[in-house]
Amino acid sequence: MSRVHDGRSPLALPGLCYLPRFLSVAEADELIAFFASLTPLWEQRHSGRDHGRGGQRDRRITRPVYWLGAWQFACLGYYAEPDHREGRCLRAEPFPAVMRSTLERLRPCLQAHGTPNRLPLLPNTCLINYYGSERGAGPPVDQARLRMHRDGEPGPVVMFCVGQPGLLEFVDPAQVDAPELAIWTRHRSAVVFSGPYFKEQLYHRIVQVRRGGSPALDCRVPNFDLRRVSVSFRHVPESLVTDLDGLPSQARNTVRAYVQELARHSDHFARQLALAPGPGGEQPSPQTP
Ligand SMILES: O=C(O)CCC(=O)C(=O)O
Repeated sequence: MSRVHDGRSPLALPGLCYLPRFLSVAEADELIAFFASLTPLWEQRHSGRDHGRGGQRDRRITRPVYWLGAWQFACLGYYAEPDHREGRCLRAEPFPAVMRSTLERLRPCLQAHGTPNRLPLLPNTCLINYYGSERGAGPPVDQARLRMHRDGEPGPVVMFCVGQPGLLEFVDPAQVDAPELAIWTRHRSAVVFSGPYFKEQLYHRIVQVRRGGSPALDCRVPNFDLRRVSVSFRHVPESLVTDLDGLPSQARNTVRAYVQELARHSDHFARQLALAPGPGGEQPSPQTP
């Protein structure tokens, strides 16, 4: 491995900056409370039927997640089929104020990274990743990792994290055992990266999350000991974000059980469900004013 940055000091490379202590203590505390208030889902990924990748069928993603802005369902394959993004992206809850203000403070950094034409500077969706260990009958199973991937949305990638340090690696897919760069992303840090090298040529992954008790993190996933949460912000064109009643019926039925689960804890998703046709296409009953 060429470089492992310990995450204590800033790092500025062409196309990447790492900002330790970017979130204030108050912002981090507010985010920790917000993350604890959500009920993340452990989604199944896209079955891959359209691509004949039967091996991926019914495989669970590595960690529980929650989306804001737009829910880009793994099971609908938003990124598996980059040429067909319509009808796969469900309108989700807005960012809380603390996220909007932290993103605002990144404006100058995002300006320096440059944004593709006609794209707003600040992203409009985000993926919240919950990293920890699962408790079951046997010894706890450490699920705190994220497989190698690239984020397909246009524009810079912005990430914040809270909790225990996570080892973020940037790898060339032809040399996965020799990361080009590794950073211990620490509590309250932010990372921004963009451009042909970090965003397009290299993939990134989380290979390890340290253990430790402070700060204490909590979440509503049963039998799960949480130790790190990261948020990665993205741009999705508004024209691709649809309400549940606007999804094609097959996609709507694929995600229905997830939306029902979300609706148990979220007024937003309860409304989406109430306004959408039922599994057999039956129209929703008229709403009382
Ligand atoms: O947890 C992290 O720091 C990385 C998250 C990430 O790569 C993603 O959400 O796409």
